[in-house]
Amino acid sequence: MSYTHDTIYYLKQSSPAQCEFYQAVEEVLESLEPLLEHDDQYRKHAIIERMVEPERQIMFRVPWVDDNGNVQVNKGYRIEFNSALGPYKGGLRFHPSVNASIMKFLGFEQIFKNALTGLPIGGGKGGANFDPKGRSDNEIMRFCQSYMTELYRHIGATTDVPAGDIGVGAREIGYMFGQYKRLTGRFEGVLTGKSTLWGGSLARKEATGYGVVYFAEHMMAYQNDSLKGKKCLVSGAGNVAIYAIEKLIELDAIPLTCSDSRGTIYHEQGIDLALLKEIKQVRGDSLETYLKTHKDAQYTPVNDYPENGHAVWHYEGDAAFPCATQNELTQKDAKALLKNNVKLVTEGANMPCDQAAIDTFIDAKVAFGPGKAANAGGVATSQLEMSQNASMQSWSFEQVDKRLKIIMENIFNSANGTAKEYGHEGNLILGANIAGFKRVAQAMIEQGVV
Ligand code: NDP
Ligand code: 2IT
Repeated sequence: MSYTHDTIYYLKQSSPAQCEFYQAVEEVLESLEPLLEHDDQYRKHAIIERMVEPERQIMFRVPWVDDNGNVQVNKGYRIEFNSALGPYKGGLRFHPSVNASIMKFLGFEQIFKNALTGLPIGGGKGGANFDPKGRSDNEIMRFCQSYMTELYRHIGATTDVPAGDIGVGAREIGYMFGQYKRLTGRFEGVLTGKSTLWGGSLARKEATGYGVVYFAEHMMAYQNDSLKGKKCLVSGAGNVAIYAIEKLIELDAIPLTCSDSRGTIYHEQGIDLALLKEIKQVRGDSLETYLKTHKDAQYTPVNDYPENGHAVWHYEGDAAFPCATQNELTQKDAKALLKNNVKLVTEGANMPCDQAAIDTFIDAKVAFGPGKAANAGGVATSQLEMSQNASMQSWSFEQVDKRLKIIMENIFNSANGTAKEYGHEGNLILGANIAGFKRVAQAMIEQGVV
């Protein structure tokens, strides 16, 4: 039996009912087989066995009072997965679907993503099964304060530094930072994605989406092509999607779609970015309202796609950028994209393509950029925020963006070069997984059995 099979079998016994976590582990371990076959040191040091077990998992009650005076209770998490390369680093997700499996898959991915950036950050993730939709600003504040009232004792600028993810943006980071400061009396870089008024880095907000597009541009350049003039299908309408769309427009590509949990917008003229920002960042409205301004756009509600496909992937486009959530792009969608001659798929979200979709792309030799490489610009810029906080400096937008570009280029070269070295040229999944793994594994070996 293979290493992958044995590990997944063990995890199913020791951590039952965590399918997203098994999915993430399986994908990584399968890529590592060419390495593990020829290198005994990882087995000797039980690196895989140690890596799949979080160093620490914190789960806690988050009680709070809603605007009607009712007591609400949510489940809070912080998974401190691996600190071989530095303090735990990774976002917080507030979404009703959050559970231990999703937290662990995200934390596991984060270990390799952070290693690929070349920066000194370990992997972690956290969040709560809290649904921010329809909640007042005061409710959000009370929730964030209650969440931090437990979390503060586990985090710190040199131990564990959370940031945003789905449902957590600058507002939530602000409320959590305020509570951390109140409880500890310390003003320090304990969270990233802060307001630029009080310690946040310029370009952090844009970094994930911009980084995804910088990465895709390297993938195109490797094929002697570019994104210029390319029709792009983007899913999501949140932080990652919006700034991916912004950078695509800057590079003269044509983003045709965006989507939220209720439906998809297709606009042949190209997405109206100012309107999208107005709808999502200012009004917090449904994408359907896009049609009030642009009658020529199309809106497809999610329920109009009952056969388990996702409207966004069934339009014609040269490049696809899934930027919403895990497993949002299935094999059915992958086949539709291939039929429409898609040339490139770059993941902005974490694990948005399921395994069957990935296999379909790889078999068809479509250039595929895995999330843990392509969306690493966000966490990399978070580390730049940590550097600025630690040295009490603040860098210009241009300085940060310049560093982000270099980091994305290095990540592409590292994943691409490693794939070539192991005889799988073009397979950036294998390249990214092996390159990230080697860095973490080496650090673990050097630090002994801990
Ligand atoms: P946001 O909360 O800003 O936006 C998420 C978007 O995805 C929203 O448009 C949301 O729609 C949509 N969405 C969420 N869940 C679903 C679902 N189940 N079905 C359909 N649509 C859904 O989050 P981000 O943009 O920050 O995150 C998007 C992805 O990128 C996530 O996978 C995240 O882990 C990943 N990521 C984020 C980074 C960051 O820096 N923010 C860094 C690296 C990766 P609606 O508004 O209707 O809920
Ligand atoms: O998935 C991710 O990389 C993030 N949500 C960003 C994490 C961070 O620490 O900036």
